[in-house]
Amino acid sequence: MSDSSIFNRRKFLGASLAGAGVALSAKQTLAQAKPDPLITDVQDWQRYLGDGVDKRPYGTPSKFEKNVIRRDVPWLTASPESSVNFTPLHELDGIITPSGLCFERHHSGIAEIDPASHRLMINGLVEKPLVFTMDDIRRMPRVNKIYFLECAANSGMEWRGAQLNGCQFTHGMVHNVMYTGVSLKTLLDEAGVKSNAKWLMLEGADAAGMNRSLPIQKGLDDCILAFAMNGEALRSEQGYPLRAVIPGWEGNMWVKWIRRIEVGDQPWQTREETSKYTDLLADGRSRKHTFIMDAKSVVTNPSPQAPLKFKGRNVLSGLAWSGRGTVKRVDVSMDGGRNWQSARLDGPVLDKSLTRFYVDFDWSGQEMMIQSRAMDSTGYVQPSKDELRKVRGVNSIYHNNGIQTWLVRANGETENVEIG
Ligand SMILES: Nc1nc2c(c(=O)[nH]1)N[C@H]1C(S)=C(S)[C@@H](COP(=O)(O)O)O[C@H]1N2
Ligand SMILES: [Mo]
Repeated sequence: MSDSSIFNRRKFLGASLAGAGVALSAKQTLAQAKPDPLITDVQDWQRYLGDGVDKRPYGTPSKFEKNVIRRDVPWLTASPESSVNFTPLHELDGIITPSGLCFERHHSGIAEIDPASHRLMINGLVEKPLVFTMDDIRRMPRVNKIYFLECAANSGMEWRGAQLNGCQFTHGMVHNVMYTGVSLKTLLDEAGVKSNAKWLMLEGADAAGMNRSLPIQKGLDDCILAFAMNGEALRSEQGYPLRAVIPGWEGNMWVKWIRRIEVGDQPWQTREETSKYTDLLADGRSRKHTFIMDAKSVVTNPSPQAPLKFKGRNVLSGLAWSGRGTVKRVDVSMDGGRNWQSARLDGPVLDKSLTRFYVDFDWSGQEMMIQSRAMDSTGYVQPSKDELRKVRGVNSIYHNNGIQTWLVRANGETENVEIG
């Protein structure tokens, strides 16, 4: 850079700062400037040279972001191999979940698979049974799509009343990433599905050999076998080297470490669709094949792990999603559902993806009961928890998409409550 360009840049900065100063004093929205050592004193980070380019080959977040971590609920499951940890939704913004913060759910631990040793087989009612290597799959036409994955058990601990104190725990079994892979239809077409085929069985290569039946229409519609998330290879815990992406449907069907697809004419009645992932109703009958995740939303800030710190200007923020399409509208109440206002959706509003919403508000320190209610592109409106219980009883674990209530106290502390 020549001297003259540095000089010009300084002049330009000076001019724009002066401009900003005028704008601020005219608006008078921020605190009046007063002497502050963070402005008047030279700080260490300005006095000394910083570290050189990162010596670690793979970067990590700032050391000041140590709280931004997945967390588990130790009493929830008997062993860490068949367990879950939760996405820190209250620490995130926008719609993409960073790969290292995506919740994990495994039935028999994380399979560590060398992609060179991974195979995908397609068999059953097909013209040509096939076995693919990862190299084969990477030579097929690719697609890129952003989708949410929600475990059917998300909010499952809340059926009998408010229990866990934090949206990380009540709603953190959801993540939203961009997948790269091959559409399942491309692979099935290669094998040639027979005309009497109605169902697919997806099977994982983990110690659980986790498997689920999938209606073939869905398989041919929008499902993907993904090898990448957020631009890089899948993480081991998310199914490296290959996982099923079943947009809008319960997370359990998104078989990780996928090794086999069998084509058949009826469902297989696997453990995961009979004794698990069915919903026991009050009269003793069970709902089965409840694949789709209905519209849902949650206010992530404020929330129990992210209390309100300031009176006056505040940003309420949250997430909404629907397995049936896009989020059309999100309403927010600050008084336990008496009055509602429409939140501002910001960022991409995509099919079967998390959608970010905001309400910019002034807080005078009054107690609040904060709720959010999503409406999707089919016109479906997220129900209250009581409306849901009327239909489903309280035996359920799965598919709790009821409206969440946070009580914000006068000191800003926030708690998981239910309005009776
Ligand atoms: N092979 C295999 N696939 C699996 C599972 C598993 O244990 N084994 N768990 C399922 C469940 S219950 C959920 S909710 C999602 C979780 O995906 P994630 O770990 O990427 O969040 O993966 C599904 N796919
Ligand atoms: Mo799940």
